[in-house]
Amino acid sequence: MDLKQAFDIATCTDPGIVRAHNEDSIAADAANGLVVLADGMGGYNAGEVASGIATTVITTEVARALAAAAGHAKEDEDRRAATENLVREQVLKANTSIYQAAQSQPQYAGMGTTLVLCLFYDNRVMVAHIGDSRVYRLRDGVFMQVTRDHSLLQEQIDSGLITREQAKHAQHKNLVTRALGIDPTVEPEIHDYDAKPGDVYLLCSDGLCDMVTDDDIGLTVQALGANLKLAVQQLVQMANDNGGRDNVSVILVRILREYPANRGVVSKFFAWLK
Ligand SMILES: [Mn+2]
Repeated sequence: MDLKQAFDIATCTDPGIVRAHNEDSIAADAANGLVVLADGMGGYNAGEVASGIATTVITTEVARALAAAAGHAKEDEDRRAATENLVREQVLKANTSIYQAAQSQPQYAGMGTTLVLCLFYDNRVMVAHIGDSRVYRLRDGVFMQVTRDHSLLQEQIDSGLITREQAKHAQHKNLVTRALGIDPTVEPEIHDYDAKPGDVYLLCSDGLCDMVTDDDIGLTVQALGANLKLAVQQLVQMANDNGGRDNVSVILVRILREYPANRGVVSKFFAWLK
């Protein structure tokens, strides 16, 4: 089955009201079940260079790696481990690309980017992230944050220094404790979840979740879930109506049907015997 038939995907990115540049980058590769979002940082246009390298390298390299792995039927546990390795390797390649560009060209010195990606495979979703770009999930009417920010603010919340309520009004909301491209290597946080038809996944940059409450994001996804294109535009509009202080990017993915991995000839044969 072509994975494209399993997903409905809509994307939107916008500079917001205040910023002159859009340093966010987004990419979607429905045929490979991959969506990627990056929020770049750095002087002049270095932020958009960093986030652009991240989304380009990852979509290109994941597609190449999946094509190379195709046809090698695996047991379920092996498939999960292999997919995690594949994701980690491509994230590290993107890290190296950004880091080397920053080292070799003075105008890009110190550039970096957040990263969040979902790779849908075998009725599951692998979520990798670095920094404070997020994934949320709507399932059976419940909207929840899937990723936990790598940010100073989240660390302060975790250690009990401030409450969630205080965090809403905190300064330095956007100080991330992990970013892609800053150091020679990086540790992406990777988790794997089951996914099922009807789920809606939302990826966003902080330009959305800083300007719009989780409740309002969730209600909008639920209300407009039948029209994802309209939903992403509406979410960006809400961020801009509330001030649009940062670039805003949103990706929505709805799972339309199951997408089991090819089990290979031998396991298909045994399934048929059962
Ligand atoms: Mn941002």
